[in-house]
Amino acid sequence: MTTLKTLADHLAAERTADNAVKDVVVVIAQACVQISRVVASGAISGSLGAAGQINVQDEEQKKLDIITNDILRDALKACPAVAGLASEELEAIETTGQVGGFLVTFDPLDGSSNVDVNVSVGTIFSVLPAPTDHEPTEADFLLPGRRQVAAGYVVYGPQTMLVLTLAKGVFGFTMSAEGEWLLTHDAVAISADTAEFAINMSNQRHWAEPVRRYIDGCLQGKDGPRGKNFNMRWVASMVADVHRVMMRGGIFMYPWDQREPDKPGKLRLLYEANPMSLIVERAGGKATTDGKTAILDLQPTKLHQRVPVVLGSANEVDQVAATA
Ligand code: AHM
Ligand code: MG
Repeated sequence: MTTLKTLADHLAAERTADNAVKDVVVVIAQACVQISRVVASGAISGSLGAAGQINVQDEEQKKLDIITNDILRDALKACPAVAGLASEELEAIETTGQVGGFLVTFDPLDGSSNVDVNVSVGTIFSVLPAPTDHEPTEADFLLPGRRQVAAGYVVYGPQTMLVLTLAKGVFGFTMSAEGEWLLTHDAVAISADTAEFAINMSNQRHWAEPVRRYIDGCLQGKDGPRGKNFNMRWVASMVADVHRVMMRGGIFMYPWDQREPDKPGKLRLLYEANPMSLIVERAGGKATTDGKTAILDLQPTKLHQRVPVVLGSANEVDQVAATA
């Protein structure tokens, strides 16, 4: 068997990124090893089920949402390169007393509605520069996604994988039985074309007209305007659905819908859309709100802001724009 490079070796050879950013990434990667253990132990450790409280997103928290949030929060607070953090599960930002360094935003357990039924879930994170002259405030977190200095996700599936981008390129690491991250996917690239889409079809009646038209074209297959048959997949964990797009192409959509017209989408800009968009763009894909507007160019206005998401294979994202 050939020897695979460890995450530490990979980071040491990555000359374009700041060493302090690498420290933050290592801390997150180690915390995710711990998260993978607690997720995998499921009912044995009594960690499945609802926590009996509602979070800032107005969603019922799972016990594991809280446990995984605490693991990441504690690890980041002990990291000298981190000045502040924000989590999908916490109402407000938290600071560490440091000035300068980095801010981290994260969704500790994405797709947590899947955890009790033993379907893949994940962690998503984003690293941003911290202000250099004061302790961070909420306003300091509201940076466009292009300012991210690192982004990644971990998918807890049949294999536990970390997919990471620092200054350039996207790399995939698989967790070994010993809890070590080994480079298994070098320079991940998303194919430009695809015949696979991921969307929650049960929301069809709520979608805006362009999205309906686009999906309708896919559903007509060979006999329709696209002239080819499409396949559909929906795991309902963004991490798992985007990971599939990273590995074999595809388009992932959580578009605006009219169920709650005041909510611009379901997914959160700072914890989900921005980090995933950086990873997708770095792998040659496109990440937009509607087929056209790049998510990474949005100026965030609120910590828990939601956005519509249309991302994946570049030519397919262009098709959504062309259907509008
Ligand atoms: P979560 O962060 O509370 O788990 O919610 C986000 C999830 C995404 O992972 C997934 O894409 C979507 O919500 C699933 O939505 P739906 O319940 O409509 O299938
Ligand atoms: Mg999520």
